[in-house]
Amino acid sequence: MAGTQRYLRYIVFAFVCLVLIFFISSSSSVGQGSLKSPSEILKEQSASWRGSHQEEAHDSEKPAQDASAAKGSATTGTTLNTHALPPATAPGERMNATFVTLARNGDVWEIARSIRQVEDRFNRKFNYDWVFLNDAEFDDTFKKVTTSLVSGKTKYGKISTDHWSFPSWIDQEKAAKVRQEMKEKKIIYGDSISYRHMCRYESGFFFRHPLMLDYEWYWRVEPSIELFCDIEYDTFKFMAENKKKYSFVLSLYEYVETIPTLWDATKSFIEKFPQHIAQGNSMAFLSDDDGKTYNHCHFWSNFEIGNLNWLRSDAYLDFFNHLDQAGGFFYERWGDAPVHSIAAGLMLKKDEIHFFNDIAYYHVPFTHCPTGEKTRLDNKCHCNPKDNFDWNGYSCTARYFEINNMQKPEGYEKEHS
Ligand SMILES: Nc1nc2c(ncn2[C@@H]2O[C@H](COP(=O)(O)OP(=O)(O)OP(=O)(O)O)[C@@H](O)[C@H]2O)c(=O)[nH]1
Ligand SMILES: [Mg+2]
Repeated sequence: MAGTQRYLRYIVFAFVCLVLIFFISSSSSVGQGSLKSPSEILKEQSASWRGSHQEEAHDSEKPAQDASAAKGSATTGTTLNTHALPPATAPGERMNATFVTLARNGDVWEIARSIRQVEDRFNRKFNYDWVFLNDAEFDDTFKKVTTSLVSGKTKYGKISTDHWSFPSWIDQEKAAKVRQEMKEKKIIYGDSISYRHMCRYESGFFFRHPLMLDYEWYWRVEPSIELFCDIEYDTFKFMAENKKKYSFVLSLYEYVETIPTLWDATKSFIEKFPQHIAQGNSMAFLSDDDGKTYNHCHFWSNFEIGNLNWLRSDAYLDFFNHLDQAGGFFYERWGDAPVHSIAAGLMLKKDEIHFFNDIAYYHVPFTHCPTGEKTRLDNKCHCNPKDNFDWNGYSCTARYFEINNMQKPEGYEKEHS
């Protein structure tokens, strides 16, 4: 009896199992019918995309009325803007000005980043031209990419060999020895020939390139810079209206090893050309002992907005030629930053040099973030005020304010680091 009961239990259990198997298999077959494999989904999506794309193409052949009617229906149920929006392009006349960049073909993506920032924050409203200069021919990629990003006209110039080579009077052996010594001392770019040509070119030639002769004002832009605030006004017009000739956003002390005799050459220039030294100049920015020695303060020239006619003046050219004859671009490693700064400091009146507190800027490794919360908020700045270099002990900007008897921007004490 017990054996029969056990058999019965087995039969009932087997029946239940069969029923369960039936339900499971029938429900999964329903699932198979509605679930799609990834490749099927992709196929369907691409078919539907093709369909709508073809419709769009078809639509574009329809009369304009239909297109606007379709547009109207797309906005139905949403709220249209009824407030006045700022004009896409700033109204008014433009100055005779251009951006200028010295670059190699290999810098294309780094300069693309810079251009995008300059355009977004400033130039899309003003559409100024952009001149690109190179010691080699620019390739098609460089031209294509940069032209697509610049809202003004783009121009591409090759630098002539005599502006990018050793002058005849340079002793090649002496120059090579210096490069070797600087390499051993691990001085940045100390052994580089091209860096020296670059510094000499930026010091004495870029403003004389045939493409630059069409312009009076320039704004220098280097690869991989950042702008952190909107610039709503025409900076070139500001310079002109306020009789400014040179401007900066960051200042600091130069690496002494690169310019041991630059001040000696400057002093002999002052002796030889006293007529070029301006009354009311910024000597106190450059020297703590009325010109006996250089304190190494300079404006950081990777950002510059300036007047090209000043750089093309006899005064500036006499200064450049005097330095070039001394040979320090090759026997040392004179940078264009101290060269421009000493020239501006001695040959311009104090108030012809402008500090743009409101142009927030980064070039590795320093940031100028405007002092004063109001300025930062008004101009939609996205820099961290803590990164501002201006009131750091290695900056010369406080000195600039002091020698000009200018009040430091509001909030300076709070942001003093
Ligand atoms: N055509 C060309 N441009 C150069 C050459 N060397 C530097 N430049 C450009 O000259 C400018 C200054 O060079 P950088 O390499 O940025 O020099 P730097 O700012 O002192 O140093 P970084 O910290 O490297 O930026 C940049 O716009 C460079 O693209 C070169 O050999 N040929
Ligand atoms: Mg640079």
